[in-house]
Amino acid sequence: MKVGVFDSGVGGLTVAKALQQSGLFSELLYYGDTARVPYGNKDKNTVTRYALEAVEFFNGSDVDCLVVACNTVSVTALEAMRQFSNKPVYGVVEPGVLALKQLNLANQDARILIIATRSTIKSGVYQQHIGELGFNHIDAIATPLFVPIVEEALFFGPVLKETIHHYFADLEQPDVVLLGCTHFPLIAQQISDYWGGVKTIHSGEAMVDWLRQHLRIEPTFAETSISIHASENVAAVKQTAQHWGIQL
Ligand code: DGN
Repeated sequence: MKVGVFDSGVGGLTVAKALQQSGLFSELLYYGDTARVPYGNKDKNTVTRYALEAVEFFNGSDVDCLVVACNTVSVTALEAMRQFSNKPVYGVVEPGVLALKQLNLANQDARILIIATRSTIKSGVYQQHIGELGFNHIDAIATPLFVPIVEEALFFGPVLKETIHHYFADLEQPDVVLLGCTHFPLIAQQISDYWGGVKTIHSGEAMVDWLRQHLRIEPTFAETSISIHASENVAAVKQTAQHWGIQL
């Protein structure tokens, strides 16, 4: 079974890594739109147009299904992608919400913090779904500076520390942080540490659990071979993939 993975750039590699480690697929075809990243501040028409070009790329491939490893695209263009795709298309929002539900937090007064790009927060999609689970305290903030910080591999040190403080200083202590951007798992530890070790939800791990439950597939493959494509500078994406622990 072969899975396609699409992101605006390199963030989706965190989902690709989780899928590679899951053993659910024999092959993975990654496409990052590095020529036009970031999508996070662009409007719906633009993101949809770019996403449909990605669908065209995957329609011409032999993947069995397509994972949208970008929250911004998942909240903006998922339905349009489904209409134009010749294979099933899975976004990361539903898996993230399911992962939160399955934490079985005893107390509906638990405070949930959602962090994501401006477009994802502005869409209100996570807030709506999490509200429907019955949570009464939801903070949702756009943290766009985390994206270039991750792309510059500033995983430790003062820039990240200051930025975390800048975004979180005025917030109340959350019980769970939902990482609503596929770049953020790379700084999940630092985010969690700021809040005293709080639980974080990661789009990639959530997607693996969701696929297992919804497609009823089990880990079968000892290895998942990955081929990487990009609209610009594929060599840099491959280098990032290796740097982030993906086996090429
Ligand atoms: N990784 C993308 C997401 O999950 O929304 C955001 C990256 C971007 O295009 N700004």
